[in-house]
Amino acid sequence: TRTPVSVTVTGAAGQIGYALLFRIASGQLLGADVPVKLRLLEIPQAVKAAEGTAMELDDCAFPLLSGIDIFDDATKAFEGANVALLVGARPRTKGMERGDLLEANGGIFGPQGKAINAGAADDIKVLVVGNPANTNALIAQQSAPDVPAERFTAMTRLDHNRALAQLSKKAGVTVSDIKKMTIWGNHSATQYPDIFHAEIGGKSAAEVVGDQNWLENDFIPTVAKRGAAIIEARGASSAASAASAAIDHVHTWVNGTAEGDWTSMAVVSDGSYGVPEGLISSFPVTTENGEWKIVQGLEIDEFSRGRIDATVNELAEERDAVRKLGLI
Ligand code: NAX
Repeated sequence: TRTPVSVTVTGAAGQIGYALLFRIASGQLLGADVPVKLRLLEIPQAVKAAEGTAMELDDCAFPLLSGIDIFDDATKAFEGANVALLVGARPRTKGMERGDLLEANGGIFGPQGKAINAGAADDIKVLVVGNPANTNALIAQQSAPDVPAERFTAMTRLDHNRALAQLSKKAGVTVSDIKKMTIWGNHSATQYPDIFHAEIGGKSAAEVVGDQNWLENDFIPTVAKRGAAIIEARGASSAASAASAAIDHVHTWVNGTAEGDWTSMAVVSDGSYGVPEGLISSFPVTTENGEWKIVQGLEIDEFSRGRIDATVNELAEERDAVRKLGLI
């Protein structure tokens, strides 16, 4: 039998955690033949709730789940971790300025990056879900100098999936008919969902749709503001869809993208498409053998250029702000 893969999940008692853990334990994160060990990290006040979730995980009798450990100490939680899902974060509360938010999250993602540096397994793969996800990932990555930078990623797969859903409705096709969707930049309202390189049945999606007005005034804002629309409708933020996207992100990273398709991941920029080196920005990527590569050589027209620059500028500002705060 295979050695179990250790998966650390932070914010395990939160609402995304509740939607995520059962899917990991059932084999959907890594594969139906891969046993997993869960290592849950919570703040002390939420450890009891995490224990409750662990009781329910026990009660599912998942054949692939070979153990659950719960921690309120990051160093212990990341010990031996092969995969780390950083979900827990400090949300923005009333009256909080952006600087306060970045600083509070620096206090979480700096120490977690150090803990990953100190004790995670050599093959560690990190996905940051907690917002502001790209910059939290940058802080964790910068706090882990011994871990290759490419192991730190942030989640834009939910935005990617939202874009697939909106485009499929507009074009009257199924999501599986659509290939090569791209989310560029920051997981924020400035993100750019790009359908100029997407394909429907092998044809350009932008041409199939042929509606620039819909693209600019409906599609892009609907995808970018979907999180707020969910809160408005549900009275709570996206949880199951966020968990599903986290599963997709890691599954694709580990198992590879399909021939003729790619995905969206926020990864450390190598300068591709004019995105400053070192920023953790969303790109079209292919994956193979557990490694990602930014898709090269795409033509970027003037419209896309402006959108990419705007979202990347926001990331650069966030980076400068956390630098000023001494967090990186
Ligand atoms: P919840 O508030 O339900 O849960 C967060 C959990 O994290 C809580 O149980 C809290 O105790 C825990 N936590 C806080 N600080 C911690 C620390 N230092 N170590 C370990 N655990 C800690 O939030 P939830 O709805 O689960 O969302 C979690 C994060 O995902 C938020 O930051 C949210 O903004 C972000 N999202 C990111 C998305 C993305 O696409 N990248 C989409 C969904 C979601 O909005």
